[in-house]
Amino acid sequence: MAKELHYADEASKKMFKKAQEDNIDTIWERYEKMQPQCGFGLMGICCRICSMGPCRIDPFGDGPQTGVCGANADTIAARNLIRMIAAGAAAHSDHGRDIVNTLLLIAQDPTSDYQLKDIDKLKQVAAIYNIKTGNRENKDIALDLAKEALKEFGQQEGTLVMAKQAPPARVKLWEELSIMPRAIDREIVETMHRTHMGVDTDYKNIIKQGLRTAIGDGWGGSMIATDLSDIIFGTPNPLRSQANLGVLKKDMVNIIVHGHEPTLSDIIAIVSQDEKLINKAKEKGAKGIQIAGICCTANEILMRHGIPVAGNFLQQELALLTGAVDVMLTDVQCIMPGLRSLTNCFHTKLLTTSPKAKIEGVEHIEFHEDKAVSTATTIIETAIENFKNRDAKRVVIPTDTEGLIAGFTSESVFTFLGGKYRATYRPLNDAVISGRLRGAAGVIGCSNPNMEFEEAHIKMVIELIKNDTLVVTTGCNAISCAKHGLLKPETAFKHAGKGLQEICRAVGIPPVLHVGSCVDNSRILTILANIVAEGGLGNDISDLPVAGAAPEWMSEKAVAIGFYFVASGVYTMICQPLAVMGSKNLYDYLTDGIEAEVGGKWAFELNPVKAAHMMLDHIDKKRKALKLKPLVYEQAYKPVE
Ligand code: NFS
Ligand code: SF4
Repeated sequence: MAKELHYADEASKKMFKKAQEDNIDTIWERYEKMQPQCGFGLMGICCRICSMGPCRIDPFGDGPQTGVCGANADTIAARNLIRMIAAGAAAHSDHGRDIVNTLLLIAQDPTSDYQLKDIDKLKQVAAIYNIKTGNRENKDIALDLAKEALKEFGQQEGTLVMAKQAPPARVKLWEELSIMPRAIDREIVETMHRTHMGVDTDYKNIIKQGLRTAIGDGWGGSMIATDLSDIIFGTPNPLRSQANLGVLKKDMVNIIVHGHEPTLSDIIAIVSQDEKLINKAKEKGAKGIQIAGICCTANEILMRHGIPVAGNFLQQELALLTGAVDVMLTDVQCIMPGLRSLTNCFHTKLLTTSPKAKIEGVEHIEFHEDKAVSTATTIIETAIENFKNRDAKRVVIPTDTEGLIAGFTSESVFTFLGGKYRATYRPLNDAVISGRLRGAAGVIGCSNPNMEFEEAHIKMVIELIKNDTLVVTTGCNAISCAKHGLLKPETAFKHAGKGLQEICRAVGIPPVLHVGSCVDNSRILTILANIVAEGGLGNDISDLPVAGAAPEWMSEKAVAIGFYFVASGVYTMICQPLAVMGSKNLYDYLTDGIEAEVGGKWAFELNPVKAAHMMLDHIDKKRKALKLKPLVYEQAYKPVE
């Protein structure tokens, strides 16, 4: 049996213990049974791209140093890595495409269940594409915008329009390096082509295509997903809510939405408030309907509706173990097939909804945007109907929840920092210039059973804010921060350094800002571009005293994100290394050489506090290069050995 969870939130510890008592396997046991994992895979030096293989390179130099075709460790590791970028970029961007198609639906179908919720943002984004707004009908603008945005995926000429939102110096650099993406899908296709047997062999050239694919994700597919979601579902504003398994209710019909795309979860959030459905739930003996989210779709409806978060990636099974979930519905991404066996132990109905993501043996209620409300109603009715099958004796809901503030965006930080009447990033830039703020860091990403659950997330974030670094967070890190109280200004202020405290109190923001889902990492890119545009901190993102991290990463999406931050000029830290350790050349290039080309680079460090200090060192290096004043409260900083 697996170990205990030492560092996770209390609810997770309790449910994990319960799983062990009931002899139910979860991800942690499956991970343990998988040990020892294949060293060749971990080091990135196994290749099964063609059927002359599989081939593996001997990392100790005694055995084969090339595959059957002659490919060496550098080629093999680089190819494997950029295939991960392609998959991650595809996941974000295909989500983005679905959002564009929803916008198209709104523009073309007057009876659509979706509406345009943020007209200002519609006009702002239309302006990026040179679409005339003036007195035109909103739906006409939306139609043009949807068509232009769709072109970004498949156009055969030109380069991504959205990517020109990056600072001009960055765009120029990308053009000079020939890594300005031409079209989102095209870069993914070319990555697949170049990594086919016997095509691109030069590891640096392979990585170059990886960078271009990743930029197409961050400054393309993901940014389109974020901006168009704001137009359709509303741009978030800071709001209060709750996180952790305690948000599930004993006397309510509990529905968990799990996955990523707001098209489904947003409509569920709205339809669940329908009086008729609530009355139906009451007729069945429940007090009402409780919606809660898992993974990034949780972040989407948290930010826009204040719907509480049940948990993050590693809690999806723990949520079912409460025995109180009547329906868990999934769309796409980060959904563990292991959920299926858990539903055999409880009354919970697992429902898949996307034609792209079925689980064999699991009921499928297909969701299509043009029948959104009716499908959502069916799903909610299914949950109401299933409430009676709940076995009260087996229900164990941990009471733990934590308060939080979420819903910051590049626009709302902007308004907050500038005060009500003067929307500007000036106070933020000035705080950095004057040395009250050391800099800023984005801490994001998954959790992974290969690390102590949440330890790295929490220790890293605390260490950064302690050292006067403002933290922005997304994805599962944001949910970890929430559960550990770090999105509650009162708690976060206790950990924050003096300078950070002064700035946050002056402008009325907490020290850790929840800016959304993983797709919303594009909001961090926009914030960085805005800081550059505000002036006084250099000409490019690579000049800024900032760093990024995904301490407990696991998914291919995280690899794509890391690469688009590196390509944007950001020092990017992860704890467990990328699968490149079997290629010294590739490792050296990604953690060092690449910086001379794009200004950003990768760093790997297992100790999260040490990792935070490496990020702080980088921030200080940038402060020095900008000749900024010394920090006002220098004593906060304690370097690790
Ligand atoms: Ni991001 Fe969101 Fe979580 Fe990781 Fe998965 S839910 S898109 S990939 S696990 S942070
Ligand atoms: Fe082996 Fe080369 Fe085929 Fe990869 S591409 S499996 S290294 S022969």
